[in-house]
Amino acid sequence: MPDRLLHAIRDKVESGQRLTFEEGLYLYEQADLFTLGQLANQLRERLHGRYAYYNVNVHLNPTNVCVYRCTFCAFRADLKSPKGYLMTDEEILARAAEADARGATEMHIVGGLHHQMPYEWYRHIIELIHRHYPRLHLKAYTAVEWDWFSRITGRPTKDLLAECKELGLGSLPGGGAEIFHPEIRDQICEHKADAETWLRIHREAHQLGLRSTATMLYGHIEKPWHRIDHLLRLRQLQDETGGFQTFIPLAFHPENSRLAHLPKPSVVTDLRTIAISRLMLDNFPHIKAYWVMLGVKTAQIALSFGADDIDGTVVHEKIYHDAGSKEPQELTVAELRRLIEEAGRIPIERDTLYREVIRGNGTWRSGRVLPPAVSA
Ligand code: V47
Ligand code: SF4
Repeated sequence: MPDRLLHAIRDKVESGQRLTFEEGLYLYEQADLFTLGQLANQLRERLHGRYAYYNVNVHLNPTNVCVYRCTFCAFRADLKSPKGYLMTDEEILARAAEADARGATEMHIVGGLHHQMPYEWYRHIIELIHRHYPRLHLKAYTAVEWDWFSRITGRPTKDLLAECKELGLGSLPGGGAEIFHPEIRDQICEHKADAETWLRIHREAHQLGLRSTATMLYGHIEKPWHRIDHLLRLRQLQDETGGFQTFIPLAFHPENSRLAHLPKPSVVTDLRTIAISRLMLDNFPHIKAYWVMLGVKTAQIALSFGADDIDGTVVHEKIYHDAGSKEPQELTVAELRRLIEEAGRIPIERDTLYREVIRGNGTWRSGRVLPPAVSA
Protein backbone atom coordinates (compact mmCIF):
# COMPACT_ATOMS: atom_id res chain seq x y z
CA MET A 1 0.00 0.00 0.00
CA PRO A 2 2.63 2.61 0.91
CA ASP A 3 4.40 1.97 -2.40
CA ARG A 4 1.16 2.53 -4.24
CA LEU A 5 0.67 5.77 -2.30
CA LEU A 6 4.16 6.95 -3.19
CA HIS A 7 3.49 6.24 -6.89
CA ALA A 8 0.23 8.19 -6.64
CA ILE A 9 2.06 11.09 -4.97
CA ARG A 10 4.75 11.05 -7.65
CA ASP A 11 2.10 11.17 -10.37
CA LYS A 12 0.40 14.07 -8.65
CA VAL A 13 3.62 16.04 -8.23
CA GLU A 14 4.54 15.42 -11.87
CA SER A 15 1.15 16.56 -13.12
CA GLY A 16 0.97 19.55 -10.76
CA GLN A 17 -1.88 18.23 -8.60
CA ARG A 18 -2.35 19.17 -4.98
CA LEU A 19 -1.40 16.77 -2.14
CA THR A 20 -3.86 15.89 0.62
CA PHE A 21 -3.44 15.81 4.41
CA GLU A 22 -3.09 11.99 4.32
CA GLU A 23 -0.44 12.16 1.61
CA GLY A 24 1.51 14.79 3.54
CA LEU A 25 1.42 12.64 6.65
CA TYR A 26 2.57 9.61 4.71
CA LEU A 27 5.53 11.60 3.36
CA TYR A 28 6.49 12.54 6.93
CA GLU A 29 6.07 9.16 8.51
CA GLN A 30 6.95 6.63 5.86
CA ALA A 31 8.42 7.95 2.62
CA ASP A 32 12.06 7.22 2.02
CA LEU A 33 14.11 10.41 2.47
CA PHE A 34 15.79 10.34 -0.94
CA THR A 35 12.57 9.80 -2.85
CA LEU A 36 10.98 12.60 -0.87
CA GLY A 37 13.94 14.89 -1.56
CA GLN A 38 13.89 14.05 -5.24
CA LEU A 39 10.17 14.86 -5.53
CA ALA A 40 10.61 18.18 -3.73
CA ASN A 41 13.65 19.02 -5.83
CA GLN A 42 11.68 18.32 -8.99
CA LEU A 43 9.09 20.91 -7.98
CA ARG A 44 11.77 23.33 -6.81
CA GLU A 45 13.57 23.11 -10.15
CA ARG A 46 10.33 23.49 -12.07
CA LEU A 47 9.78 26.79 -10.25
CA HIS A 48 13.32 28.12 -9.96
CA GLY A 49 15.62 26.13 -12.19
CA ARG A 50 19.12 26.16 -10.69
CA TYR A 51 18.73 29.57 -9.04
CA ALA A 52 18.95 30.13 -5.30
CA TYR A 53 18.22 33.49 -3.71
CA TYR A 54 19.79 35.45 -0.87
CA ASN A 55 19.47 39.00 0.39
CA VAL A 56 21.58 41.58 2.16
CA ASN A 57 19.71 42.23 5.37
CA VAL A 58 20.17 43.20 8.99
CA HIS A 59 18.17 42.20 12.06
CA LEU A 60 16.99 44.64 14.69
CA ASN A 61 15.42 43.48 17.99
CA PRO A 62 14.59 46.77 19.75
CA THR A 63 13.80 45.04 23.06
CA ASN A 64 13.86 41.53 24.50
CA VAL A 65 11.55 42.40 27.40
CA CYS A 66 8.33 40.49 26.87
CA VAL A 67 5.04 40.06 28.69
CA TYR A 68 4.65 36.59 27.22
CA ARG A 69 6.51 33.47 28.34
CA CYS A 70 6.55 31.13 25.37
CA THR A 71 8.12 27.91 26.65
CA PHE A 72 10.50 27.59 23.67
CA CYS A 73 11.89 31.14 23.88
CA ALA A 74 15.40 31.83 25.19
CA PHE A 75 15.41 35.39 23.91
CA ARG A 76 12.82 37.04 26.19
CA ALA A 77 13.54 38.73 29.52
CA ASP A 78 11.39 39.79 32.46
CA LEU A 79 10.88 43.51 32.98
CA LYS A 80 13.31 43.66 35.89
CA SER A 81 15.78 41.06 34.65
CA PRO A 82 19.41 42.19 34.21
CA LYS A 83 19.28 40.50 30.81
CA GLY A 84 16.52 42.85 29.63
CA TYR A 85 17.34 45.73 27.28
CA LEU A 86 15.53 48.50 25.46
CA MET A 87 17.25 50.31 22.62
CA THR A 88 17.35 54.08 22.44
CA ASP A 89 16.63 56.06 19.28
CA GLU A 90 20.37 56.68 18.94
CA GLU A 91 21.15 52.95 19.10
CA ILE A 92 18.39 52.16 16.60
CA LEU A 93 19.60 54.82 14.18
CA ALA A 94 23.19 53.61 14.55
CA ARG A 95 22.03 50.12 13.52
CA ALA A 96 20.15 51.54 10.56
CA ALA A 97 23.21 53.58 9.54
CA GLU A 98 25.34 50.43 9.75
CA ALA A 99 22.80 48.54 7.63
CA ASP A 100 22.74 51.29 5.04
CA ALA A 101 26.54 51.49 4.95
CA ARG A 102 26.73 47.72 4.39
CA GLY A 103 24.40 48.07 1.41
CA ALA A 104 21.55 46.23 3.13
CA THR A 105 18.24 46.32 1.29
CA GLU A 106 16.17 45.12 4.26
CA MET A 107 15.87 45.57 7.99
CA HIS A 108 13.99 42.75 9.75
CA ILE A 109 12.52 44.18 12.98
CA VAL A 110 10.98 41.96 15.69
CA GLY A 111 11.21 41.83 19.44
CA GLY A 112 9.50 41.40 22.76
CA LEU A 113 6.17 42.88 23.86
CA HIS A 114 7.47 45.29 26.44
CA HIS A 115 5.28 45.70 29.54
CA GLN A 116 5.62 49.49 29.60
CA MET A 117 6.26 50.64 26.04
CA PRO A 118 3.19 51.90 24.16
CA TYR A 119 2.30 51.10 20.57
CA GLU A 120 3.49 54.62 19.69
CA TRP A 121 7.08 53.56 20.51
CA TYR A 122 6.95 50.65 18.07
CA ARG A 123 5.35 52.92 15.44
CA HIS A 124 7.99 55.56 16.07
CA ILE A 125 10.76 53.03 15.29
CA ILE A 126 9.32 52.51 11.79
CA GLU A 127 8.88 56.22 11.22
CA LEU A 128 12.35 57.05 12.54
CA ILE A 129 14.23 54.55 10.40
CA HIS A 130 12.16 55.27 7.32
CA ARG A 131 12.67 59.02 7.66
CA HIS A 132 16.45 58.67 7.81
CA TYR A 133 16.94 55.66 5.51
CA PRO A 134 13.96 55.51 3.12
CA ARG A 135 15.63 52.93 0.87
CA LEU A 136 15.77 50.27 3.60
CA HIS A 137 12.77 47.97 3.30
CA LEU A 138 11.26 47.60 6.77
CA LYS A 139 9.94 44.10 7.38
CA ALA A 140 8.49 44.73 10.77
CA TYR A 141 6.64 43.09 13.62
CA THR A 142 5.08 39.65 13.66
CA ALA A 143 1.32 39.12 13.76
CA VAL A 144 1.74 38.44 17.50
CA GLU A 145 3.15 41.94 17.93
CA TRP A 146 0.41 43.55 15.80
CA ASP A 147 -2.17 41.70 17.90
CA TRP A 148 -0.51 43.02 21.07
CA PHE A 149 -0.61 46.58 19.72
CA SER A 150 -4.32 46.14 19.09
CA ARG A 151 -4.88 44.80 22.63
CA ILE A 152 -3.11 47.76 24.24
CA THR A 153 -4.63 50.47 22.04
CA GLY A 154 -8.11 48.99 21.56
CA ARG A 155 -7.72 49.77 17.84
CA PRO A 156 -8.28 47.23 15.04
CA THR A 157 -5.11 45.66 13.64
CA LYS A 158 -6.07 46.71 10.12
CA ASP A 159 -5.98 50.40 11.14
CA LEU A 160 -2.60 49.98 12.80
CA LEU A 161 -1.15 48.23 9.75
CA ALA A 162 -2.53 50.90 7.43
CA GLU A 163 -1.14 53.66 9.64
CA CYS A 164 2.34 52.12 9.76
CA LYS A 165 2.29 51.43 6.02
CA GLU A 166 1.92 55.17 5.51
CA LEU A 167 4.94 55.70 7.79
CA GLY A 168 7.23 53.25 5.98
CA LEU A 169 6.25 49.69 6.89
CA GLY A 170 7.23 47.52 3.91
CA SER A 171 6.04 44.00 4.79
CA LEU A 172 5.40 41.57 7.66
CA PRO A 173 7.79 38.84 8.81
CA GLY A 174 6.45 35.35 9.43
CA GLY A 175 7.28 34.83 13.11
CA GLY A 176 4.81 33.98 15.83
CA ALA A 177 3.08 31.24 13.86
CA GLU A 178 4.74 28.44 15.91
CA ILE A 179 2.26 25.54 15.60
CA PHE A 180 -1.31 26.62 14.88
CA HIS A 181 -3.17 23.64 16.31
CA PRO A 182 -4.56 24.55 19.78
CA GLU A 183 -3.56 21.18 21.22
CA ILE A 184 0.07 22.35 20.92
CA ARG A 185 -0.29 26.14 20.87
CA ASP A 186 -2.04 26.13 24.25
CA GLN A 187 0.96 24.32 25.76
CA ILE A 188 3.78 26.41 24.28
CA CYS A 189 2.34 29.94 24.02
CA GLU A 190 -1.14 29.93 25.50
CA HIS A 191 -1.63 33.69 25.84
CA LYS A 192 -0.45 35.08 22.56
CA ALA A 193 -2.43 35.47 19.33
CA ASP A 194 -4.15 32.22 18.36
CA ALA A 195 -4.08 30.68 14.89
CA GLU A 196 -7.19 32.51 13.67
CA THR A 197 -5.78 35.85 14.83
CA TRP A 198 -2.37 35.22 13.23
CA LEU A 199 -4.01 34.29 9.93
CA ARG A 200 -6.49 37.18 10.08
CA ILE A 201 -3.67 39.72 10.53
CA HIS A 202 -1.77 38.34 7.53
CA ARG A 203 -5.01 38.44 5.51
CA GLU A 204 -5.47 42.09 6.49
CA ALA A 205 -1.88 42.90 5.56
CA HIS A 206 -2.34 41.23 2.17
CA GLN A 207 -5.58 43.16 1.62
CA LEU A 208 -3.63 46.37 2.26
CA GLY A 209 -1.13 45.35 -0.44
CA LEU A 210 1.59 44.32 2.01
CA ARG A 211 3.42 41.06 1.35
CA SER A 212 4.40 38.71 4.16
CA THR A 213 6.17 35.48 4.99
CA ALA A 214 5.08 32.53 7.13
CA THR A 215 6.92 30.25 9.53
CA MET A 216 6.42 27.06 11.52
CA LEU A 217 8.40 26.17 14.63
CA TYR A 218 8.97 22.41 14.53
CA GLY A 219 10.83 19.77 16.49
CA HIS A 220 9.49 20.32 20.04
CA ILE A 221 6.30 18.71 21.38
CA GLU A 222 4.28 18.62 18.18
CA LYS A 223 3.60 15.52 16.04
CA PRO A 224 3.92 15.33 12.24
CA TRP A 225 0.16 15.69 11.82
CA HIS A 226 0.22 19.04 13.62
CA ARG A 227 2.79 20.22 11.08
CA ILE A 228 0.66 19.11 8.14
CA ASP A 229 -2.36 20.82 9.69
CA HIS A 230 -0.25 23.99 9.99
CA LEU A 231 0.83 23.85 6.35
CA LEU A 232 -2.73 23.33 5.14
CA ARG A 233 -4.01 26.36 7.07
CA LEU A 234 -1.33 28.46 5.36
CA ARG A 235 -2.11 26.97 1.95
CA GLN A 236 -5.76 27.85 2.40
CA LEU A 237 -5.04 31.50 3.19
CA GLN A 238 -2.60 31.71 0.31
CA ASP A 239 -5.33 30.44 -2.05
CA GLU A 240 -7.46 33.31 -0.84
CA THR A 241 -4.95 36.20 -0.92
CA GLY A 242 -1.74 35.16 -2.73
CA GLY A 243 0.11 37.50 -0.37
CA PHE A 244 2.69 35.12 1.11
CA GLN A 245 6.06 35.15 -0.56
CA THR A 246 8.03 32.58 1.40
CA PHE A 247 7.60 29.81 3.90
CA ILE A 248 10.35 29.33 6.50
CA PRO A 249 10.33 26.19 8.64
CA LEU A 250 12.13 27.03 11.91
CA ALA A 251 13.96 24.21 13.72
CA PHE A 252 13.57 24.35 17.48
CA HIS A 253 16.76 25.20 19.44
CA PRO A 254 16.21 24.01 23.03
CA GLU A 255 19.18 25.53 24.90
CA ASN A 256 18.34 28.08 27.63
CA SER A 257 14.59 27.67 27.07
CA ARG A 258 12.01 26.06 29.35
CA LEU A 259 12.06 23.11 26.92
CA ALA A 260 15.82 22.64 27.32
CA HIS A 261 15.28 18.97 28.20
CA LEU A 262 14.12 18.20 24.64
CA PRO A 263 16.55 17.12 21.93
CA LYS A 264 17.13 19.26 18.85
CA PRO A 265 15.36 18.05 15.71
CA SER A 266 17.62 15.79 13.65
CA VAL A 267 18.98 16.68 10.23
CA VAL A 268 16.58 14.08 8.80
CA THR A 269 13.61 15.92 10.32
CA ASP A 270 15.02 19.22 9.00
CA LEU A 271 15.30 17.89 5.44
CA ARG A 272 11.93 16.11 5.56
CA THR A 273 10.30 19.32 6.76
CA ILE A 274 11.84 21.42 4.00
CA ALA A 275 10.86 18.87 1.34
CA ILE A 276 7.30 18.37 2.62
CA SER A 277 6.82 22.13 2.88
CA ARG A 278 7.79 22.50 -0.77
CA LEU A 279 5.41 19.75 -1.82
CA MET A 280 2.40 20.74 0.31
CA LEU A 281 2.68 24.52 -0.21
CA ASP A 282 2.28 24.36 -3.96
CA ASN A 283 1.01 27.96 -4.00
CA PHE A 284 4.00 29.46 -2.14
CA PRO A 285 6.62 30.79 -4.56
CA HIS A 286 9.55 30.30 -2.17
CA ILE A 287 10.77 27.96 0.57
CA LYS A 288 13.55 29.36 2.74
CA ALA A 289 16.30 27.34 4.39
CA TYR A 290 17.21 29.92 7.06
CA TRP A 291 20.92 29.19 7.54
CA VAL A 292 21.08 30.63 11.08
CA MET A 293 18.54 28.07 12.24
CA LEU A 294 19.46 25.05 10.10
CA GLY A 295 23.18 25.58 10.18
CA VAL A 296 25.15 26.39 7.06
CA LYS A 297 25.77 22.74 6.17
CA THR A 298 22.15 21.60 6.34
CA ALA A 299 21.05 24.78 4.55
CA GLN A 300 23.33 23.83 1.66
CA ILE A 301 21.77 20.37 1.36
CA ALA A 302 18.30 21.86 1.75
CA LEU A 303 18.86 23.69 -1.57
CA SER A 304 18.50 20.23 -3.19
CA PHE A 305 15.55 19.21 -0.98
CA GLY A 306 13.04 21.87 -2.02
CA ALA A 307 14.47 25.15 -0.70
CA ASP A 308 15.35 27.97 -3.11
CA ASP A 309 16.33 30.73 -0.65
CA ILE A 310 18.75 30.92 2.28
CA ASP A 311 17.86 34.33 3.75
CA GLY A 312 20.69 36.81 4.07
CA THR A 313 23.70 38.28 5.74
CA VAL A 314 21.50 38.68 8.89
CA VAL A 315 23.97 40.41 11.34
CA HIS A 316 23.15 40.88 15.05
CA GLU A 317 20.95 37.76 15.21
CA LYS A 318 19.80 37.21 18.82
CA ILE A 319 16.82 34.82 18.95
CA TYR A 320 18.78 31.72 17.87
CA HIS A 321 22.05 32.70 19.46
CA ASP A 322 20.34 33.13 22.83
CA ALA A 323 18.98 29.60 22.26
CA GLY A 324 22.44 28.12 21.76
CA SER A 325 23.08 28.46 18.01
CA LYS A 326 26.78 27.98 17.26
CA GLU A 327 26.44 29.40 13.76
CA PRO A 328 28.15 32.73 12.99
CA GLN A 329 26.16 35.92 13.67
CA GLU A 330 26.53 37.00 10.10
CA LEU A 331 27.73 35.78 6.71
CA THR A 332 29.33 38.00 4.12
CA VAL A 333 27.92 38.16 0.62
CA ALA A 334 31.00 36.28 -0.63
CA GLU A 335 30.33 33.50 1.88
CA LEU A 336 26.64 33.29 0.99
CA ARG A 337 27.42 33.09 -2.72
CA ARG A 338 30.11 30.48 -2.18
CA LEU A 339 27.85 28.24 -0.14
CA ILE A 340 25.12 28.48 -2.79
CA GLU A 341 27.59 27.73 -5.60
CA GLU A 342 29.09 24.81 -3.72
CA ALA A 343 25.57 23.38 -3.51
CA GLY A 344 25.41 23.45 -7.31
CA ARG A 345 23.09 26.45 -7.49
CA ILE A 346 23.37 29.87 -9.12
CA PRO A 347 23.20 32.69 -6.53
CA ILE A 348 20.97 35.68 -7.19
CA GLU A 349 20.63 38.59 -4.82
CA ARG A 350 16.99 39.56 -4.27
CA ASP A 351 15.30 42.32 -2.37
CA THR A 352 12.46 41.65 0.11
CA LEU A 353 9.88 41.61 -2.68
CA TYR A 354 11.95 39.15 -4.75
CA ARG A 355 13.19 41.61 -7.33
CA GLU A 356 16.72 41.14 -8.58
CA VAL A 357 19.19 43.53 -6.92
CA ILE A 358 21.60 45.22 -9.30
CA ARG A 359 24.73 46.69 -7.73
CA GLY A 360 27.38 49.05 -9.08
CA ASN A 361 29.35 52.17 -8.10
CA GLY A 362 28.72 51.54 -4.42
CA THR A 363 24.96 51.69 -4.80
CA TRP A 364 22.08 49.34 -5.70
CA ARG A 365 18.70 49.29 -7.41
CA SER A 366 15.91 46.76 -7.74
CA GLY A 367 15.39 45.20 -11.16
CA ARG A 368 13.03 42.57 -12.58
CA VAL A 369 10.78 40.46 -10.40
CA LEU A 370 12.21 37.00 -9.73
CA PRO A 371 11.94 34.25 -10.67
CA PRO A 372 10.90 34.39 -14.31
CA ALA A 373 8.99 31.12 -14.03
CA VAL A 374 6.75 32.18 -11.13
CA SER A 375 4.37 35.05 -10.70
CA ALA A 376 4.24 35.58 -6.96
O1 V47 B 1 8.32 33.38 16.19
C1 V47 B 1 11.93 31.60 19.09
C2 V47 B 1 11.18 31.33 16.70
C3 V47 B 1 10.64 33.18 15.50
C4 V47 B 1 13.18 29.84 19.29
O2 V47 B 1 9.99 36.13 8.05
C5 V47 B 1 12.68 29.91 17.98
O3 V47 B 1 11.72 35.89 6.74
C6 V47 B 1 13.77 27.99 17.47
O4 V47 B 1 10.14 34.29 12.60
N1 V47 B 1 14.28 27.85 18.70
C7 V47 B 1 11.18 34.54 15.09
N2 V47 B 1 12.98 28.99 17.08
C8 V47 B 1 12.11 34.42 13.87
C9 V47 B 1 11.35 34.40 12.60
C10 V47 B 1 12.03 34.53 11.28
C11 V47 B 1 13.37 34.21 11.14
C12 V47 B 1 13.97 34.37 9.89
C13 V47 B 1 13.28 34.87 8.82
C14 V47 B 1 11.93 35.20 8.99
C15 V47 B 1 11.15 35.77 7.85
C16 V47 B 1 11.30 35.02 10.22
O5 V47 B 1 11.72 32.44 16.03
C17 V47 B 1 9.62 33.10 16.60
C18 V47 B 1 9.72 31.64 16.99
O6 V47 B 1 8.95 30.85 16.12
N3 V47 B 1 11.92 31.00 17.91
N4 V47 B 1 12.70 30.91 19.96
C19 V47 B 1 14.00 28.76 19.64
N5 V47 B 1 14.50 28.60 20.88
FE1 SF4 C 1 7.88 36.95 23.73
FE2 SF4 C 1 8.21 36.29 21.16
FE3 SF4 C 1 9.69 35.10 23.04
FE4 SF4 C 1 7.09 34.53 22.88
S1 SF4 C 1 8.65 34.08 21.28
S2 SF4 C 1 8.23 35.01 24.77
S3 SF4 C 1 6.24 36.48 22.24
S4 SF4 C 1 9.75 37.26 22.51
